[in-house]
Amino acid sequence: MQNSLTQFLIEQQRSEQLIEPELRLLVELVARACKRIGHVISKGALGDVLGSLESENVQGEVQKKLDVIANEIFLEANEWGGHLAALASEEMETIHPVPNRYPKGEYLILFDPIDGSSNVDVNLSVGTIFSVLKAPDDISGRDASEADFLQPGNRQVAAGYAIYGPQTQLVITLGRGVFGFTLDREMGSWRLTHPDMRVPTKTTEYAINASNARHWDEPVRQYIEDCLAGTDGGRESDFNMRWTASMVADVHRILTRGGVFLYPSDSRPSVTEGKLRLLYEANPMAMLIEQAGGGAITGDQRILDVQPIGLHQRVSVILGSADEVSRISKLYEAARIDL
Ligand code: P6P
Repeated sequence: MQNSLTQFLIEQQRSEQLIEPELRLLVELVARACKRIGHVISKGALGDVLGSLESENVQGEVQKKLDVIANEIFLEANEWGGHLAALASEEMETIHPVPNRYPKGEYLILFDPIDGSSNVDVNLSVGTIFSVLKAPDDISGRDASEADFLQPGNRQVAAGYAIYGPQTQLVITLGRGVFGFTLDREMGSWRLTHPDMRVPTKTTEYAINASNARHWDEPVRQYIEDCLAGTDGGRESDFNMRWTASMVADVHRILTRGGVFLYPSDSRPSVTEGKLRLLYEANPMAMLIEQAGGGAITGDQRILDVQPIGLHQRVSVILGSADEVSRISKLYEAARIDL
């Protein structure tokens, strides 16, 4: 039988000295929260968890019932452990310091409780994304602040997602490779089913919302035009397209069989910086993709090198198979030279 998540983490702690006991606890509690979130999602209309609320989140997006439910589950499952100083979420405007009734620790966690939540109402895959940072050394003597979270993605100590699809899977990195676990619903345990996930360097599959084509910058327009032309143009093969409107599902497909995902900034006023959020969507996914041998850029730079200036800032995202990300990077470079 495949190793359990607990066995995997203990081995990582013992053999690799890779993770502190507190980080092992953190991942275990995140995994437990994701199991609970997946269970609530699976009830659908039977559990009165579908549909929207009257409220909007800090992004100005209508909140789904599940966004709020999953956010509460994640907070409750993680805040008591004594390993965290504070949490931050797509669904909360400001950071959530660990309540004084609990001990505080040296880690910070950022999360998107339900990524792609509009898919839940139509029974398509969604996920939970998380990113883990170390708090500054002086955190024990003070309350955490938003500034403590504004660290570039290259400072993440762990990242991952749960995907709630035909299977419920948990994909994590602790800084040395990417590992996928499948939830054994009968035993209630996560089993290591995808050790050492790698993104194939080459691909013939791209993921982009093509309805935005008229807004794209020239490098993206050129890249997609070449993919559409396939062997009738300069490409060595024809391409296929996928778009699931759930970043977790698209990234999981890319981690499993390769591909390139693009949600670039474009000329729409609301997307000039990009649509996806840097700290709890782009950074964790970029860490996973790079750890699996792929590339992750904004167009102008490596996503993990972006210095954050705000908790909910957005960023342009292009990630996946290294050869395609490199090709797109060169198109952006050529556009800069032509400026
Ligand atoms: P669009 C979901 O709302 C999300 O944040 C990502 O999961 C997904 O990749 C993207 O937005 C979909 O955006 O504009 O195609 O609906």
